[in-house]
Formats: sequence, structure tokens, C-alpha cells
Amino acid sequence: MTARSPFSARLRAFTKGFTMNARSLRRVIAASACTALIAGAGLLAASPASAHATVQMYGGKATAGGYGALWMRIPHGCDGSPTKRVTITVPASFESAKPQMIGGWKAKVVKRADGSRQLIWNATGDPLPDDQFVDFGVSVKWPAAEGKVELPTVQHCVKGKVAWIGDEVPTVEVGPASGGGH
Ligand SMILES: [Cu+2]
Repeated sequence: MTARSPFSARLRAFTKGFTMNARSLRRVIAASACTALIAGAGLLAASPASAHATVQMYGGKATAGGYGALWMRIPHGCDGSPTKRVTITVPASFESAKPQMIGGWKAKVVKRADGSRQLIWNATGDPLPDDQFVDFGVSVKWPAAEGKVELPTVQHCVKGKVAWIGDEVPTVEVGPASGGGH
């Protein structure tokens, strides 16, 4: 007869009050360890993605042909380097797009040949440090057509730059017209 290990003896003593035998207890422990691991991985995976240049709507809705505003959140620098300029390209489908006046930044609009507009904010004082954020506001007349709209955004830093384009391009979903004025 094989001698039982001190561990299983202790385990048997511990589980005496429970109907669950040692094997199923080990299974329970293993299962919850896996769940914790998966949850941990999910959390880890979530954090970097949420922290890129994204459109904030402050509860507002983008309505086809309507008036409204959006804010481009710049939540960190370029690998730690502070941000000194932000450029948002607004497609020609927007009948109007005006940059928000923000203290410490000088804004301008460059109209391009294809009808799109580049809204550019240049820091006039200290650049935006990596551990702070700014929401760059744009007052708009939304496109007449519903659907997802891309707003390519370039973040120029003291060292380097980041282009939020392609898979990481900030977008906003234009929904049905609301029939409201401006
Ligand atoms: Cu990021």
C-alpha cells in the first residue's frame, strides 16, 4: 500500500467537514486560478488600447446634417515626450468645422484642395506634458450622410510624433438626422 503524502493527509483533515473530496477541491482551486489569470490578462490587454487619441462626445450625439461638437482627447505624449502641436483632419463631408480656442494654444484652419480641413493647435507656452491631457474641441456641422467618419489626427511632440491613422484612426458615428437647428 502506498504511503499517503503529509499534504493529502492534511487536506483530508481539512476537508473532513465538506462533502467535497480532495480531488474535486483541487479542481475547484485550479479552476479559480485560471479564471483569475484570464481576468488579469483581460485587464492588462484593456489598458493600453483605451489610452490613444479618441473622440469624446460628452454625451452629445452626431446627427446627420445637424450641428454639434466633438473633442479629440490627447491623453499622453509621444513615448513620454510632451505634445507641442495637434493636427486633426476633418473630411470635406463636414460643411463646417471650427477649432476651440484653448488657453496656451493657438489654433488655425488650413483648407485643403480636396475640401477637407486641417485644424491645427500649436502650443504657445509649455507643451502638454505626458502626465496630463487636453480635449481639443471642434464645433461642426455634421455630414449629411449617416455612418462612421474618420478623423486622422497627428500629435507632434518635442521629440517625435504619433499619427493616429489606419487601425488607430479616431472615429465618430454619425446617426440619423434629429431635425434640430444650431
Ligand atoms: Cu496611447
